[in-house]
Amino acid sequence: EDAGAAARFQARIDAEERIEPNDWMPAAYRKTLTRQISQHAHSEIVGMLPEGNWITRAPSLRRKAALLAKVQDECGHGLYLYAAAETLGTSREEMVDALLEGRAKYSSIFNYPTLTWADIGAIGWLVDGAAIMNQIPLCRCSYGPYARAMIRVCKEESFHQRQGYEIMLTLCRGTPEQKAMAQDALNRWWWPCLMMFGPPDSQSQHSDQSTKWKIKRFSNDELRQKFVDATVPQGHYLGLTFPDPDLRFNEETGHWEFGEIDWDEFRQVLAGNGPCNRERLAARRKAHEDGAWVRDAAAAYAEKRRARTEM
Ligand code: FAQ
Repeated sequence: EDAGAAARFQARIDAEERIEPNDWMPAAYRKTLTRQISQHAHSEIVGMLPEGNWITRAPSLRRKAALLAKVQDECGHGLYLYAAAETLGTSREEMVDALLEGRAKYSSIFNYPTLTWADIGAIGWLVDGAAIMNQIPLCRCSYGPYARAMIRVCKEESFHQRQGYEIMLTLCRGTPEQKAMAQDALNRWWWPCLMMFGPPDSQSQHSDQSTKWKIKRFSNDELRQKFVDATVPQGHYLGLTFPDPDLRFNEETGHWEFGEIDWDEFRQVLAGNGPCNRERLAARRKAHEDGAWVRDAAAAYAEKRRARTEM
């Protein structure tokens, strides 16, 4: 690639211009975006599993309808993210194969189990809350198709976050057993949610380049801190405590300081050894195999139509 083209590309980024699919772009920009967008898509698709586990056991018709809608939204997010990634030149089949063969990552958070109904509240409140914090800046990402997809995704995530917080609020105002269930869910989801933002800045291999290319607008640690600052008062409003003895408000900085994250646990989950990694991939593989006849039928129909129009 010639240096002139790379310099012109960077000048467009610096001028806040959007990069579109047919524009020239450095191979590394294409590669890192394909990586991030496809992993984001995989996260949405695998992310349906923990909550899908509770659709048949939702405590009321109203809760069931809301949860069904949320899980369907996640499927939709996954599909338009795959479409956004495809504009960079990799087919959806290749991306899905990479997931099923364990070559592509998806968010660490979806490798934890949903043990009680309160986990559905905690996921909406915390996981979707973290997702919004990370995705709002992505609405201004330099790559047009990704930025535009994020606008609609964020609107839907905001509904998800509210439905989760409302479940937590209902449980916390309920019986002592219900409140204990909400507390237990917070205890189990809190630390994994902080890991969603990725490794500390000092160890984030893609951050520097992604920041120069305006794919990332805030660092992993900055977004993690924003999330903690926004979420801790919400937890206190619920009357819950956070499972972190080091959590304290710093009057001078105006930030909530928190304890050391267990990065060893994070590495283990990324390496495939989290509590549900194997179960999640097995479920996706089975769904893919069970859906083979649908893909075959669609391909056969397309072929028939093509043959007919050529006659
Ligand atoms: N889990 O150099 P960095 C949702 C990997 S929200 C697994 O800092 P980068 C909504 C990273 O990929 C969740 N892997 O990387 C929902 C890289 O590995 P690689 C999805 C992680 O890209 C809610 C390596 O570590 N959201 O689904 C994680 O600059 C409820 C080094 O890291 C997105 O994907 C992790 N937590 O920053 C659905 C948002 N963190 O690729 C259902 C878009 C890091 O070299 C229910 N993505 N890694 O093999 C991003 O903003 C970025 O990719 C980061 C990571 C911030 C996640």
